[in-house]
Amino acid sequence: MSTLTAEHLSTLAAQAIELPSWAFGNSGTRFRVFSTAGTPRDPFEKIADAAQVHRHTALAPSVALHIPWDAVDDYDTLRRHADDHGVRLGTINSNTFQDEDYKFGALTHHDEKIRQKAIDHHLACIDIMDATGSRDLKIWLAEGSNYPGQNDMRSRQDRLHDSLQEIYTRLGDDQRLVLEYKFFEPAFYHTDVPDWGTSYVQVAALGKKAMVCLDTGHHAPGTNIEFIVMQLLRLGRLGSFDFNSRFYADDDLIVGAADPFQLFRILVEVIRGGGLNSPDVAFMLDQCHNIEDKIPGQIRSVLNVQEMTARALLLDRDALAAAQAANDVLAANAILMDAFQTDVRPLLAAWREERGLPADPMAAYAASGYAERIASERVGGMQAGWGA
Ligand code: PSV
Ligand code: MN
Repeated sequence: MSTLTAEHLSTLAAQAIELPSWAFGNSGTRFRVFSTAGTPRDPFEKIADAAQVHRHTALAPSVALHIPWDAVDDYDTLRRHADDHGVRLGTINSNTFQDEDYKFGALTHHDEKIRQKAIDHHLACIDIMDATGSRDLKIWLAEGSNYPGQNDMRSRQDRLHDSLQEIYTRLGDDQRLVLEYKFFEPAFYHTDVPDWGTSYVQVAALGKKAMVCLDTGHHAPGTNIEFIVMQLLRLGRLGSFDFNSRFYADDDLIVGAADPFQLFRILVEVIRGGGLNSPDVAFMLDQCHNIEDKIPGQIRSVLNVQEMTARALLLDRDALAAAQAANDVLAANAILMDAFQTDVRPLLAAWREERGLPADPMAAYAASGYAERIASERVGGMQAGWGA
């Protein structure tokens, strides 16, 4: 199979990738945060920028919010603003990593007052979800310890369960909780949710509305991430992806930039496990554009996901199954590599044009004048940044 069939194209037409509001703000490292002309000053401007990505690609119909970074007085107005721009509000991300009280933990804290404060923050996030119509509450915890002996890991795990249980109980019938894991950072010795197994154990103890979030940057080098994708889909607990790519640690680079083959292998398993376009699995980006322009950075990202999805769809699964059954190692590998090495870009460009989209969304955005317009209009005020 070397060409996209009508069925493949309708699968691709249904693909939806959620954008992170924070990708449009300034971000950086602990050394420097560089600013860019035209950077949004508030969540309204972030949503307007996200809508540009959707406008040129038809791939990104929703925007995830991070609370309190994107807190507003009136979520109805924000919701209408998103509607007016042709996108909708998506996942609500909680944030318990920037408050002095959480220095030694939040949902795992041994001080009941602080633990309750962190629980209450999540309950407030669910109130926001009610107002925005969001389905998912995404929880990532910056909790752990830096030195052996610093903490009792076991009781922290028990308190984490109790806290998550309280949050879970407050979810509406159509709402979900997704628990993200990360093997290190900011804690260096132990992390309270370091891996998919811990996330799985915690969410399985809550119930069907709790799922695992897999951030592709949150694994040790060399981890076979597609195996984890396969396993979570098999267990019915893959709730969402945070797509990005990494060379060293949690680099938050453009998805598919560091290792396109890994992205392909992940998408092969997504399709194999029935996760593509499944309502159970939210496909999100979690990226920060430190030095590159943000809107084109997001356009490049969603196109990378689309291209790798197309290549994964081209995999001749019947031929692969036959080669596997015959223990023909080299043939099986060659069949997989054939799909990966197919250049789908001309096909996708022609298909975009047929649908009234620009053949080259990057060029269309550059020619649109939007970047120049926001640079001249957004003068004054405080540019949004990671953490504001
Ligand atoms: C943590 O590294 C993380 O991946 C979580 O998803 C946070 O919400 C996000 O990054 C913040 O940038
Ligand atoms: Mn993430």
